[in-house]
Amino acid sequence: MMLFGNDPIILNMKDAEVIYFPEFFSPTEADQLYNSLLNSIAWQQDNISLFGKTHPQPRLTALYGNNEKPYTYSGIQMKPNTFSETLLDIKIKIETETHHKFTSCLCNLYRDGQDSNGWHADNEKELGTHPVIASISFGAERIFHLKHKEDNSLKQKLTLNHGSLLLMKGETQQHWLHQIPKTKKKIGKRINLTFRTIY
Ligand SMILES: O=C(O)CCC(=O)C(=O)O
Ligand SMILES: [Mn+2]
Repeated sequence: MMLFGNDPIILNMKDAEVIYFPEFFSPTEADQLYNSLLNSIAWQQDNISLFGKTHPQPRLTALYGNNEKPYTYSGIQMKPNTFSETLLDIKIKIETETHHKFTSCLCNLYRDGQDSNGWHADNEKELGTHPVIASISFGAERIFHLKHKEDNSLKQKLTLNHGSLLLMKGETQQHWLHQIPKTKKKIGKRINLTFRTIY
């Protein structure tokens, strides 16, 4: 599915609330934010532990927050940096749109098509029972997959374009997994910002 324009699209999904805003930022705003975030975010390479093995995470990450609370997933504990002006401006724009207050932003940098994010749900305890996740994309377009945890006939696929916002809320994290698969296409970098509330 490839979608453009300003109107939000409510995905028709069982046990989930997913809304996609294809042009949350104008193309000019998105270009500026991509360049500024690429250079200013404190990108780091972490190792993850999966099934007793340690290997480099297939992307760079950084955590920003307005509280001291760390975020733990896949055996990594991340400590928050203080929000920059740019990230705070984005946070306020999202809060105005979603009527939800966020404390934290987990940033991902996919350096090329070989960087990825495996199947998971954002269901860590510190996110509470019905996490609201606001996910912003800048740079190269990537495919986003969702699959239902219990009913494997239920799947969704969408292209996350430059300047878009994907909002996941309600029971989405309880019932669905999501991923950014690798691609063999020659593509550039992609920045993803996932705003969350860490309690
Ligand atoms: O890069 C994306 O669009 C997804 C990122 C994600 O799912 C996460 O950081 O939890
Ligand atoms: Mn996620």
